Amino acid sequence: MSERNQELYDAIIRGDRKTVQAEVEKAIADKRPVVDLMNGSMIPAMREIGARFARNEAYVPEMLIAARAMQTGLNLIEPLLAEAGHEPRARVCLGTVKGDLHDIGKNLVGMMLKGAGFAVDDLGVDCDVAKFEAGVGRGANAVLCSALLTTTMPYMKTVVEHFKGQGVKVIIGGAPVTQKYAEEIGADGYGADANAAVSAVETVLGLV
Ligand code: B1M
Repeated sequence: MSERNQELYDAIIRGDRKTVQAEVEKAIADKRPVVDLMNGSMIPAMREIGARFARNEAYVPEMLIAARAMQTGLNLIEPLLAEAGHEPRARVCLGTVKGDLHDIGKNLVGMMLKGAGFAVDDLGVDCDVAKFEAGVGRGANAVLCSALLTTTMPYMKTVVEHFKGQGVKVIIGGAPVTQKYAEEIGADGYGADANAAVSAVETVLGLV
């Protein structure tokens, strides 16, 4: 279990980007494992702000400033996870599905994939089939879809159906998504978190 950095955790919740930057920089300088920082403090802070939102103790602006503070920390961590100068193992494209603007989980998945040696074509948020198709056109071997809303999750079925029979693998994930749902809609793979997304890509593309 990763240890919690309370300063960092609290700073994300109150959207204090300066403190987030200082705490992450300090942890990096002290050579603390950045994955522990994410799993022990940063992701739990986002989970807590979500729980407060669900209890009507926080509102959209609070979620937004927390998300910005989280992204400030992730931007500092990303270069440490990315592997430089090697031939990519495969190319994937990654986006949050149509109607959905949540991108922190997607960004984390992208960071982990880059760290594991994959070339990642980040398509951003609110991606329709045409955007995923464009990613495949640029050489992606797999399409990765993220969704955080129960209302946008069904669009993953549209993406899966679009790529059926084209030899393109579709992998899905995001907080409301489950293995059972992935099977139901015929997705090729599912990841419960960013590390599991990497394993799913490796399995689906036959790299393990
Ligand atoms: Co929104 N939001 N939000 N939000 N938001 C949730 C998702 C919610 C659960 C909050 C709640 O009610 N408790 C709720 C959804 C309810 C539901 O659908 N059942 C919700 C809602 C309702 C909304 C709005 C509708 C609110 C409104 O306007 N009334 C609105 C919708 C906007 C839209 O998308 N159209 C909205 C808006 C926003 C903000 C813009 C303010 C902001 C997003 C900012 C941003 O992303 N740039 C925001 C935030 C921050 C959240 C919460 C608090 C945090 C999300 C997050 O970043 N988590 C969230 C509550 C929560 O998650 N507990 C909430 C941290 C991140 C690391 O985790 O994204 O789950 P996650 O990613 C994980 C895994 O899911 C997985 O790996 C990641 C790392 O472990 N994963 C994959 C993700 N993608 C994957 C893909 C894979 C594999 C794994 O393979 C391809």
